[in-house]
Amino acid sequence: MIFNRELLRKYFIMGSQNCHRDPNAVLEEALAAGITAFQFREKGTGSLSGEKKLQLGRELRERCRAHDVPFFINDDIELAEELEVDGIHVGQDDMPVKEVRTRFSDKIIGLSISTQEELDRSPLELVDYIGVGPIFTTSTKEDSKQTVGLEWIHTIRAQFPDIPIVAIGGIQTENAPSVIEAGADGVSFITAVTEADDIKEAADKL
Ligand code: TZP
Ligand code: MG
Repeated sequence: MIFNRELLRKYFIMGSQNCHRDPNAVLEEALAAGITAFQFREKGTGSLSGEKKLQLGRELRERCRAHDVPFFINDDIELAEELEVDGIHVGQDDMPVKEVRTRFSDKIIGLSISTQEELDRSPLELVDYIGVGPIFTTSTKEDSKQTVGLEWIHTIRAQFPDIPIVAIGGIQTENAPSVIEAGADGVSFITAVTEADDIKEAADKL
């Protein structure tokens, strides 16, 4: 799939550990409600591994394919091959971007950036987009870094006017507009959808 920054507009992330019910049903509702990208992030307390992770990944992958929505895998290079993903999102402590790019020349690659130091030392020319955050307080990620605030989006935008940016961390329907106004191309979110009483309504608002 060819990358286009509009894919970042409503970027839903989750794994089974984030869901109170069948992850397939949660994803299906989010897809029907118009998310523009999905990242399978099976990670942290209660997450699946091995064959079960693979099986769920296959199911979610097929749902995205059916809706023609890009499917990203968080971090897991082995699964990236197995699931024929559209893209891979890596953090600063995962496989180095250079290696990921060598291995997957034609896939979309996203990289998390939380500090100026990370921005300075990252090979941005090798990635398609950057994920910046946590913008607001989040309780979803166990090892979450310190919040960076909307100012961080302005700071990166000033240095890189054209780089595709998706913001992450504590993004809900109420604060999503402020993130776009700050210069992000899109918002990514977990609990805004997984904790929503009405996924359709939440995704519409986002
Ligand atoms: N990376 C930085 S914050 C975060 C990740 C994966 C969690 C975002 O979850 P939520 O529920 O949208 O705050
Ligand atoms: Mg990671």
